[in-house]
Amino acid sequence: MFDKVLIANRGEIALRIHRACREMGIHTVAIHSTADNDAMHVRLADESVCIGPPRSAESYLNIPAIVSAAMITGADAIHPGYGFLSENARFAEIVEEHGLTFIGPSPDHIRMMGDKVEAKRKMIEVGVPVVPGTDGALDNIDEARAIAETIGYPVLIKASSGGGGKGMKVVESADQLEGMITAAKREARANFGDDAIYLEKYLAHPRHIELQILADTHGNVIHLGERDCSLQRSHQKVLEEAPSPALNAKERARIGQIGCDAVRKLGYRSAGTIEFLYENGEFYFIEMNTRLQVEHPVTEMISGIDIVREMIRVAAGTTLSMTQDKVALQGHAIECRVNAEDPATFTPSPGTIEEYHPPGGLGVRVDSALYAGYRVPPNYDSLIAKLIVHGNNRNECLMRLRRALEEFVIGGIKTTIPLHQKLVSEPDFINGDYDIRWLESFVANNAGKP
Ligand code: MV4
Repeated sequence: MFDKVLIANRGEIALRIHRACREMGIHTVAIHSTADNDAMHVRLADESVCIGPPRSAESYLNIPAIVSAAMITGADAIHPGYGFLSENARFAEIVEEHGLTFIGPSPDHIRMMGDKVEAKRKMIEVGVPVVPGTDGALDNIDEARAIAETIGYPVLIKASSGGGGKGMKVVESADQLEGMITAAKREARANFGDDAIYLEKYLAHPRHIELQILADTHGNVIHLGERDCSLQRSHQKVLEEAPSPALNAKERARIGQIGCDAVRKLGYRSAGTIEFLYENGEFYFIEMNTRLQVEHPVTEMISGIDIVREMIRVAAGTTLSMTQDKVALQGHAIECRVNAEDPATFTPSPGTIEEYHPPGGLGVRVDSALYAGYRVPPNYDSLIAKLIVHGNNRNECLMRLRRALEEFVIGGIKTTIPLHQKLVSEPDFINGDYDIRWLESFVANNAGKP
């Protein structure tokens, strides 16, 4: 097992990784920018290294500085967390070239899933259902026309190097197709330096359901069920829950089996998430995330499994600590993402935390790097806390969540707590009756209302 791990991240996820390391008897190294001199992740770690100025490009994305920090402190391994360098295949490669261990999948698997056309092709190969569309990248307009006619309008143009909703265009009818392909290619080249695009049938009202996978280097693969992440706005997840209110045990077992078989065939290791759109009882693969995800705690709460610990074990060459038959998903969990933003306009609201009182009690977890007196810097993502609540069933979870949201005090800046308070009293949400479009209209109807 590792003696020392460098945590190449900041904020709540840096704390989350530190906690797993500490419980395993592993020393930790924090890295930080000058904007994070007083950050909690720096205070908690055994050692810290300042790696650059506030701008991410010069600090949390600065590969030479981060690898140097690992070498100087004698770290054995690097955990990238989410965002920043977590899905940068070149970073994973450089880490390994320096004799360090990257706590995550192989560079080849990161690269494979980063190329959305390649990812889809591989998933078809290993038996995963995908959204109907082009097989491979689109190379001429006649092919595009023929495929769009076959699958039927509307169709969606996606950039192969996009993902997470970047570079998507809905085409309503045949007369728009050529112009939109030309525009999509131009934008993809400008934004990603790669003009490869592909076409898919446009699903109008799906749910976003993702499967949590864990795999070791000894051929063991397990799944920890799904998360429903349909409540998003501008491709930012707002609230996630597990299990999905839309799935039954049979569908869960089926998609879990499909996902595990696929990942085993791909030879994938570490934690991974397979994203699906789910509509009319059918699953359609869209993307695979080769990292620890923000919303992993909802899965931890219903499975009792420490996903970060499993990632560290796998990276050290150990086996997963349980087999599929030992995985028992119990009860229900919901995560509310608390952002330093105006809850009506979503404009960032950095500044000093004057008061901080997180909720507690049975089944309540808060993952956050906040403390009273801390100044939220304006330079990074606005996620400042995750409130995760567990109950024996969805109704108990909801009652507990309402109570916890009432207790939560973050003073001095605006946060999205009031938005969550409204959301958890909304009949459609209470009934689990929502899809990926639902939150946008909820926000539009509630903007500015007290
Ligand atoms: C889609 C889709 C409808 N049809 N693909 C957005 C993020 C990226 N991961 C894929 N996305 C979508 N792909 C087809 N064929 C709708 C979306 C989408 C979406 C997906 C999940 C959660 C929220 C979303 C919001 C808008 C669009």
